[in-house]
Amino acid sequence: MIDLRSDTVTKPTPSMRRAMAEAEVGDDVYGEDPTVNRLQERAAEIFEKEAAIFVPTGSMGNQIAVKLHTRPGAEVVIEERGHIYNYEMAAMSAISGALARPVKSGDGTGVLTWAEVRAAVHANDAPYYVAPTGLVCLENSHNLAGGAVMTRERTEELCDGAHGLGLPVHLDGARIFNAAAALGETVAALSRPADSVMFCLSKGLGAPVGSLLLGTRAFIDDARRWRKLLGGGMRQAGVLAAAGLVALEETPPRLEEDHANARRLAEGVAQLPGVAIDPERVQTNIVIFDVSGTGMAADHICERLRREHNVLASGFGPSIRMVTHYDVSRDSIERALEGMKAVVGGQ
Ligand code: TLP
Repeated sequence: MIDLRSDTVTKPTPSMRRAMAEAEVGDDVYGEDPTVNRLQERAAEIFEKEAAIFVPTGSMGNQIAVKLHTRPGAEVVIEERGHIYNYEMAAMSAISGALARPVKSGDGTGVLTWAEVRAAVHANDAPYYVAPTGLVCLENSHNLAGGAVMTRERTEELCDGAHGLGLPVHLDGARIFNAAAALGETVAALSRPADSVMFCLSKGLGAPVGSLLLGTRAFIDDARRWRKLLGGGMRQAGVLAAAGLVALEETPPRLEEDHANARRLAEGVAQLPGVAIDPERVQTNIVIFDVSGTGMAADHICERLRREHNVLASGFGPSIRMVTHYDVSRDSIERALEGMKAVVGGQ
């Protein structure tokens, strides 16, 4: 099977498995797992933030951040396709009592401008019956916007604007290493102006489990209490952190390969009748294309790809998403393209 459903499907590499087998461990609820501590310190160092906390999932990291930055009844301004709003089980309302204020990106890229965010913020002089804005959430790279990247300059503009109005900013950087590779920036530069950032070890970086939430030391101390409350206090989690440490060092230098494969995939599907995608806009490892013009439902195409061509992809409404990662080679990409050609009837 060529599994393009997500970059979450990667299996740990031999060096990750070795590190997991040999990991020194302790009880992390007591703060005594040396490997978890090392991972947190290393992440804080790479991101140039005061502190970091290891959490089981990206969703938990994001939702702890929303909880800590807001009060019940607050609004959270977020791009309308943002993961925190669309794919985290309405957790911001369930856990934080917060309401999303989704904003459409005018140019369709998924990357908001400060003017667009500003127009959605309820400032202090709004009538008393309007909910106050409590937080701005950003996402880099932007998953449902086809892995679109937000430049350092745009991140600074958005954060400066928000801070000017007294609003904190949380950055969902599940795939920030992909964004950094595409932009030729460091992850530290892309997250510096944000008050908190979450990144995943289990997406493009290829570790089996885990994410980190970063911010000031006081913020991370509070995050530790919320992680426990949400059931995320793990014990000998060093076996997982060990794979994360390997992923942090080994994977970033090879992400460009995934991006080149994604671009090749996009160029290939763009040739097919009824498929709509601008390959120029594929900047990282996510390829999303609209298949309405084929007269076939996206789910139907995915089902045929699976049954007839051993290719796994995800249907999202009228679109199909394919994600490249280290377990798919250039040859697999060519074979996936052959499958797509056969199913949608191209040459
Ligand atoms: N994304 C998953 C699915 O939930 C869609 C995927 O396959 O891409 N932020 C972003 C930007 C994400 O893409 C994801 C996962 C998360 C947060 C949540 O991470 P997990 O799955 O670890 O909770």
